[in-house]
Amino acid sequence: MHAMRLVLINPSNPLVSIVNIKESRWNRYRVWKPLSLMVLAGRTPPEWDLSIVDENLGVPDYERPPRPDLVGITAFTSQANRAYEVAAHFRRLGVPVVMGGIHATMCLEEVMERVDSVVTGEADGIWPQVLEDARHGHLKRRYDGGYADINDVRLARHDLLAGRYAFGAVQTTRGCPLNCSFCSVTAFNGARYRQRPVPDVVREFQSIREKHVLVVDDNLIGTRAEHIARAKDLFRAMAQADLRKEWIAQATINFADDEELLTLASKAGCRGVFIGFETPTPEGLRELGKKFNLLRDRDFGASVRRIQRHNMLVAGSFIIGLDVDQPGVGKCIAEVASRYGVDHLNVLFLTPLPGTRLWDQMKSEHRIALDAFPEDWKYYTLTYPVARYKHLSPGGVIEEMISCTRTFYSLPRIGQRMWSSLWHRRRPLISLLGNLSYRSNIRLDVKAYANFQRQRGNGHDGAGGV
Ligand code: B12
Ligand code: SF4
Repeated sequence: MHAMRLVLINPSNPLVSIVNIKESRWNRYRVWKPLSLMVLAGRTPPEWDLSIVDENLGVPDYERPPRPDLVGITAFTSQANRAYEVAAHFRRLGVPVVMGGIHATMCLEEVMERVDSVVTGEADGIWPQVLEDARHGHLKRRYDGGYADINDVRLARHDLLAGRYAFGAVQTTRGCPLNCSFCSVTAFNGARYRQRPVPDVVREFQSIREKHVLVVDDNLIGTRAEHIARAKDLFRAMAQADLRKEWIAQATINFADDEELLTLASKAGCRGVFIGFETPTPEGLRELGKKFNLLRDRDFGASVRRIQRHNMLVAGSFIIGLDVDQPGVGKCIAEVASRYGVDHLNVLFLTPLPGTRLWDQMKSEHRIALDAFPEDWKYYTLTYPVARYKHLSPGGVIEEMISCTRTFYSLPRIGQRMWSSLWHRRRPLISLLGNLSYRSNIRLDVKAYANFQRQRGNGHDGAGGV
């Protein structure tokens, strides 16, 4: 009997400009490894002959032999359409297809209709069982991984996709207690913040070949004192292991509140953090349920400067399209982000993702404008306005987005940020590259919005606002 062949596939979404290397060479720095598939590979027994295909790097000829015995597909919601195309192709060839990940979990019925087997939740523990059943030709229609035992998350197979990306990827924690209305993390990974054992994380870092690494955790440091104590232990162990890696991560703004934490993070190789500010006003934060950012007396600008003093860049993330957002919100966000002093600004449209509180609310208010599913899932990249916004028409919300990024990434403002980085000797070159990359993507975004408006007739069903 030949070794069983398994192909794990990360489907592309051509609408996501960040993966479009041909359009802008800066995008090489924004193509990230599909860690989910590398984690599954780490759980795959050696008798399986395994390969990973990341369609973001190009689509291979799936007709070419040898034919796999099993295909596994991952998908965020925005990748669902392409996932179904790939699934249909292999099923036509008689190859069984199993799908897992966030979309399969949140839209179980839709996915069940299009693949042979669905794995919901974190698949770490259940995956060997799925493979065993597939080997015997007894795949079940559905498996549920629930929440994995965080002490038993195996090392991902970093060897499998080495050399083709600017960044490696690793995960050190799962779950988030904050449950913001727009985010699927609490619904998918649970409200309990689970931290992997420090020695496992250090060993995993050591197995990554790339010098630069994305730590994919939604919040690397957590929110409670014991989480932060563990984060410090991790950073100490990383510094002691002399990993010689430079990494970036996502964190909440409380990262700035502890000087020892900042010192240790920097020593461990942290060179930048993404921070979700989300919206400039307390009313907006209340609307999104991001109460954590509402703590009294928080001076965001001072917090950003404290992080930067430790030689770490800060990328601020904001959302446009809240019920409190009025015309002019785009410029307002650009001003506020400049005032906070962030090095990069990332702005996204408020998007109801399936499984979130925002989805339930918008659905009940008939505000989900792009709802021809599954086709419309391709627009759920947070870079298209898919909902009906309260005070902004579909064209209006796009104008706010363009005005926001054009203001923040205008050449004089980039110049000011460069001058400040040079003056404080804070990684001016990296910061400049990042700013230019974002700036060059504005052109792509404007083109993408024009196509979108042409296809969708400038505004979904023509309604302006709710
Ligand atoms: C890293 C990351 C990215 C990277 C992606 C790298 C990559 N290709 O994987 C980048 C920065 C490119 C990215 C982009 C986007 N992301 Co993102 N991202 C994440 C993040 C923070 C971590 C994902 C990760 O690596 N987790 C670690 C792995 C081990 O866990 P996992 O992916 O869940 O996989 C496990 C299970 O899901 C399951 N599983 C997964 N796949 C499969 C397949 C099979 C066959 C099986 C059996 C099981 C299985 O088993 C795995 C092991 O337990 C998550 C948040 C999160 N906590 O998941 C958001 C998240 C996945 N992203 C999200 C979104 C919205 C996006 C964007 C659409 C918008 C944006 N700008 O952020 C884009 C879309 C990109 C696209 N191609 O269309 C949402 C997705 C929600 C949804 N319903 O789709 C999430 C959940 C965050 C959120 N706020 O809600 N993202
Ligand atoms: S947005 Fe961040 S803080 Fe809020 S629930 Fe998601 S992961 Fe947690």
